Amino acid sequence: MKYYSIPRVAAIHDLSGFGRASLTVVIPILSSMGIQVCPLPTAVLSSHSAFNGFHKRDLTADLQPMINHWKSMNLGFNAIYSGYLAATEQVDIVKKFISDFSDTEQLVVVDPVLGDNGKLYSAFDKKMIDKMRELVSMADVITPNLTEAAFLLNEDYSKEIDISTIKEWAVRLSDMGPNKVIITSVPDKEKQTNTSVVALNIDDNRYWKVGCNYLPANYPGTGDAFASVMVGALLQGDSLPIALDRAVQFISLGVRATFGHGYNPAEGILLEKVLPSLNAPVQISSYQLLD
Ligand code: PXL
Repeated sequence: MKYYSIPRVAAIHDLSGFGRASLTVVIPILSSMGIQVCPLPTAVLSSHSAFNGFHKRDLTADLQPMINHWKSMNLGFNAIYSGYLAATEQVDIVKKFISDFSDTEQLVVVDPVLGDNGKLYSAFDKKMIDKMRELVSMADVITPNLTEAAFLLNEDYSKEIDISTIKEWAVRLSDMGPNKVIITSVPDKEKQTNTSVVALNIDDNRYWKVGCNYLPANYPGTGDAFASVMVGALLQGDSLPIALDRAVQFISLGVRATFGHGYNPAEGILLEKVLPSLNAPVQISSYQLLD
């Protein structure tokens, strides 16, 4: 990996003005972790798409000219990190960006943003799922939630899924290309608000699990926050299970800081209250090695 005094990430996500998702989450988290974020915005929206009546400007036509400028400046990145893409045509642009800017030591993280709770986000259709598979094949690390994992594998989404099936899904996702597969929002059959994150590292063929005791509320943008902490932690040199622990603990803290206020969950977790915790060393670790 090239040495920069501050590690540098190209962040390919949308900018949603209200609601704490995508770049408004990615930038503060990575900046707090001492990492420079260089955004390549895929779209500008007045709010994320869970609010009614949002206005959106798709930036597909602007992406390549922006990338060309970065190329002319000979920029390099320690990581390329993609999330919400605004149009299927953007996938080919991002694929080319990865191959043009990649060096062997670089981390490529693809958060295959497609949907949640068994449903596709309103802007997407089957074509986006097909294109997202192509992008996943170029990644080192992917962070699908259970819904996205099901779409990528053309499987049915079920909250009744068992751990051996999740492990099998992780293997099939890694067969597409990535050597670290991290599946979030894996339900706990016993308790609805408990979920876990299950990860497979192909390099040593080990599976990890971190349980999360979330409160009964759904906050948009938590997937973006989770993946961003993962990117930051891996760039800081954390092992996969410690990075998972840090990301889960950060989201849990954010959910707890927010839940007591009883405000509209669509506004996202009160990130501003918990950002400083990213600078604290890991105090308790709860990861489990699965057999
Ligand atoms: O958090 C994922 C996300 C990102 N960007 C936009 C979204 C969503 C989820 O709803 O609407 C615009």
